[in-house]
Amino acid sequence: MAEIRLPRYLVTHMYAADPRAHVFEGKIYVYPSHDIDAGIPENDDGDHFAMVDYHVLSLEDVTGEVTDHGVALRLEDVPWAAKQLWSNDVAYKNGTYYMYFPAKDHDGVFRIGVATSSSPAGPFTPRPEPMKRAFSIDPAVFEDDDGTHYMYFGGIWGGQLQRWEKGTYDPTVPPEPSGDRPALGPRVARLADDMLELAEEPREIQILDPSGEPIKADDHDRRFFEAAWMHKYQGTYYLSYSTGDTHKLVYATGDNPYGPFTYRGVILTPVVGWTTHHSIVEYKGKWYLFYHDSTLSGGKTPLRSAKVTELHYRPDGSIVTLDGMTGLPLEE
Ligand code: FUB
Repeated sequence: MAEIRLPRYLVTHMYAADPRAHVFEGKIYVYPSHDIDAGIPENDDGDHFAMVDYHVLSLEDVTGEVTDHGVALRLEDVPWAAKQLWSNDVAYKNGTYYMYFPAKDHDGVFRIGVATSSSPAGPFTPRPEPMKRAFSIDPAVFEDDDGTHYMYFGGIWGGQLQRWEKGTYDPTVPPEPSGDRPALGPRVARLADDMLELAEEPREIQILDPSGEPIKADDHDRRFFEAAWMHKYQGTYYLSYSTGDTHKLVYATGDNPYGPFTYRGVILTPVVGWTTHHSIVEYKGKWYLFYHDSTLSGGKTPLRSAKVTELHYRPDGSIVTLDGMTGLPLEE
């Protein structure tokens, strides 16, 4: 068999996007969206991302064999959900694995639900109702060193975050603000002890430019769009996210899980395909970026494939930018 080098695709027998990776039970588990061709025309609401189930992947080595554990959760088994199983994430506490996933409810509103399993590979059993204080898309759960779990979430445009600005859902709000006002930030909240609800009202995260001013709504090269992810490196909190219509993965750093975070730079330049989405994880002493592109489908936006490549830090903690086309550093 040919030697596998990074970057590499994780699987090619199905389309797997939005890869959220964690180390559980000594292996890397990856929780992707399962992309399908639903035949729905593309629009800014993302209706063409019409996924109906999740698979779980695992690997013992980043260049080794990838196991597809099969279907872990089906849309039809979630009573409150009507369509669009978008990016999920999984956390572990006290013998149980908790999958957090968004879907549109029967009124077309994105909610976030929880499903549980005794195994990181699933299958996961969904709770009958969505979480009470969570909304929008792209949940990502971060466990801090003291065992506290925080959920980051939100995405603008089709992810509907802008519709929650006043605390309740308002479908008349435009896809995002514009001009010199601060851009919308992702939300963060501590998870309750039982991991099934948020323990507090979600807070909007402030992302500042290096001069201390909030990143502005018109700054599409740096403003938050979707796909928030939190990791900690050498005691610093790294918030990374997609810039959406400028197609970059970027990051900002702070000294606590709530922020504010200061913009630091680009992690990954645009990939083939409209969306970009990722996770960052340390495994066996190295750091990896899990991400996706649409190369294998010939550039079709809703048919993406998950990949992994190595991530490098400079001595000052900044991240070396990777080229979205090659998955390799842009500098030596
Ligand atoms: O997979 C559907 C959506 O596309 C995700 O929730 C977004 O982050 C984008 O990757």
